[in-house]
Amino acid sequence: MSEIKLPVGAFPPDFAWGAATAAYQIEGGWNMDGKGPSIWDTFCHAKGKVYEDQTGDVACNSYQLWDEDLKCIQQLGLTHYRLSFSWSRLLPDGTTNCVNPKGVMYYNKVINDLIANAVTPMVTLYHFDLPQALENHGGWKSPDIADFFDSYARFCFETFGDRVKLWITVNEPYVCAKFGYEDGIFAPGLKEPGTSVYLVGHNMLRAHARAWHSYDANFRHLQGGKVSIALNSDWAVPLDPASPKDVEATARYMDFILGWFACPVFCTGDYPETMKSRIEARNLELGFSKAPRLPKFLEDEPNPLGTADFFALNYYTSRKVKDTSSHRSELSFSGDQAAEGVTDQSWPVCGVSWLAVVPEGLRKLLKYIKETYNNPAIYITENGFSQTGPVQLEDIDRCQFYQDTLQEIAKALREDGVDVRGYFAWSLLDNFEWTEGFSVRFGLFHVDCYSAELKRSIYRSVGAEL
Ligand code: PNW
Repeated sequence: MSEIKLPVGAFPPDFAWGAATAAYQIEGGWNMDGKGPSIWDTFCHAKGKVYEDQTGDVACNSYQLWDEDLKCIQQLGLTHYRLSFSWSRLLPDGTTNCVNPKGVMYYNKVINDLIANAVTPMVTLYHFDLPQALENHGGWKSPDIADFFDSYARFCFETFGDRVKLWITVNEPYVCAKFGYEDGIFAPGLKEPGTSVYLVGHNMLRAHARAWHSYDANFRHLQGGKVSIALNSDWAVPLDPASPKDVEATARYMDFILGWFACPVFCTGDYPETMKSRIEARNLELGFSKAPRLPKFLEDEPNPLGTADFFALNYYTSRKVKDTSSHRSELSFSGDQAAEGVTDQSWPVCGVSWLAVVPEGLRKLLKYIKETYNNPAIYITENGFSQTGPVQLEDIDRCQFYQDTLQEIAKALREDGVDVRGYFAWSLLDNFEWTEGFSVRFGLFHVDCYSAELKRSIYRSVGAEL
């Protein structure tokens, strides 16, 4: 097998075929041309946080090698490309008091080149890299962040919105909040179990809602674009389908990952009942009586309900879920969730241990979203397959993965009637995979991040003649 074959006729002619990247993972140029530092610069420079103390200081050097990335995009014949803006490249201290013209020039060139090549850009405003200056002000834990984010978003809509029509405000609030503030494995590296995670998630929803409303009121009638928030979710099934406790735990598992953000935005304007009742019950159980852990949405600011023009889904893997409500545990997110996800022995694992390969889980998740969240138009904004160990350009197993995944999406479209509008492979390039550094490779193109040239080489799964 040499390359992915699309199921013929299965996809509508205007289906979006894209690949995705994120600024910190590919750009490098961490302090070039006036860019301010972000929390990921600080986190990686601190040592002991990332595989072999690697950093995104240079990464794929897309800041200087954008022309090479463009060639990759052209070679694949993509119709769409999803990138993220580095907030502190545009606004070095995070505020609109000071704009970095070189940053604006860089993204203008990227956007203009894409459009000149008939590639539609989708831009993420925030993909994990908060300006350090705003972190020093309290970061995502400070209520002020919604104001800062809204100003940044308006600046971007004003500056680039004549050409960018697809916007993502925040990428994966779950991952940002859980890994950054509960587990401490992502920047800013805080371990404050059971508390900050909900505050940060809440402020991300507030920030998102403000930005969507700004777009809706001031830009939509002029620019005609769409704005959403990218939510990651596993697909979950009960470990023992005959156990009512596991069945209940599975619903809870989904609510604590996806419902946490999707329910406020697509369903009720508030958190899922499962989350509210579990957290309340745990407060009583543990005698926790300080400020409410799960904040409330206030009447005097925009509510998140209805603040997404499409559903942006990042899907990687599936889990079998068992109930853990009888386990004793300290105050923590997982104690609240009381559901543990395990992988099935029969699922192959690709590269990283968390990534069990379950393409059929995507079809089921798409159907679940259709049924739970009001049949939204869905873009799959990330999905991919990683490789570890020796570089294999002949990536037969990744090819099979994409083949199987596209079959499942085709079935979701045709048999389940899910309104899927597009698919973005994670990622265009092998890149800086956060705490795993360059040891985990998700690219459609290989980039040797240890060499000075940083040459891009196509993997076989996407059509290389080796
Ligand atoms: C996503 N997990 O993050 C991100 O949006 C990308 O930046 C990242 O490179 C990609 O997935 C691959 O990891 C995730 O451990 C990181 O469950 C980790 C997890 C999920 C998503």
